Amino acid sequence: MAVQLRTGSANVSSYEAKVYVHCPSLVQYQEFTPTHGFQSASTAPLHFGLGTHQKADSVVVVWPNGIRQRLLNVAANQRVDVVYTLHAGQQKPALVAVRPYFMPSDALQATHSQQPLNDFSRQLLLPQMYSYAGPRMAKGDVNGDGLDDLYLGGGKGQMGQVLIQTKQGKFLPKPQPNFVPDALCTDTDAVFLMPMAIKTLISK
Ligand SMILES: [Ca+2]
Repeated sequence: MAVQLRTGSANVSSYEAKVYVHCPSLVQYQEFTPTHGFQSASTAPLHFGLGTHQKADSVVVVWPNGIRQRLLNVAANQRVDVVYTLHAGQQKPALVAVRPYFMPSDALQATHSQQPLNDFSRQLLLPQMYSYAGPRMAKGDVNGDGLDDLYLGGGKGQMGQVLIQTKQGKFLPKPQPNFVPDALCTDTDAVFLMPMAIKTLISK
């Protein structure tokens, strides 16, 4: 079965339309997309192999704007033209709120600063500017309370910062005098290692 999508409207594209072909023993799905990888694209019309089935129970097209059309009892071995149709009173489906993976948080009150630099004015043939490799972050339990604490690398002119996690999930800065001499350097990597060494370098 071949399914040809037609919109007849400049406001609705057939690109990204989804087509479901339902048979008793299988459901097939294709999305009509302008690209399928490098130098590749969807064929038009979309082809579905129905095997021994003489018909599809239904062909469902979900247009990019969410409008859904369904054709019932569609015979195999033919090209089916599906024309975008918006029936009177038909509404676009409301967007469903999705819980995002990340949410704004005020748990960490820290900013990164970097003095403006142009590495190319020093060496024109550099493949990239290495002065902007930061900021880097590392986590580790500095004070042994079972809660991860953070190290935030500083840019040029900014010392690295240690932030201690509280039981309430906040991260409070803990001044580190040992980091002052390195403030002029950009921290381009960070890792916590060897607890004994940390004990001597980091003030808890
Ligand atoms: Ca801790």
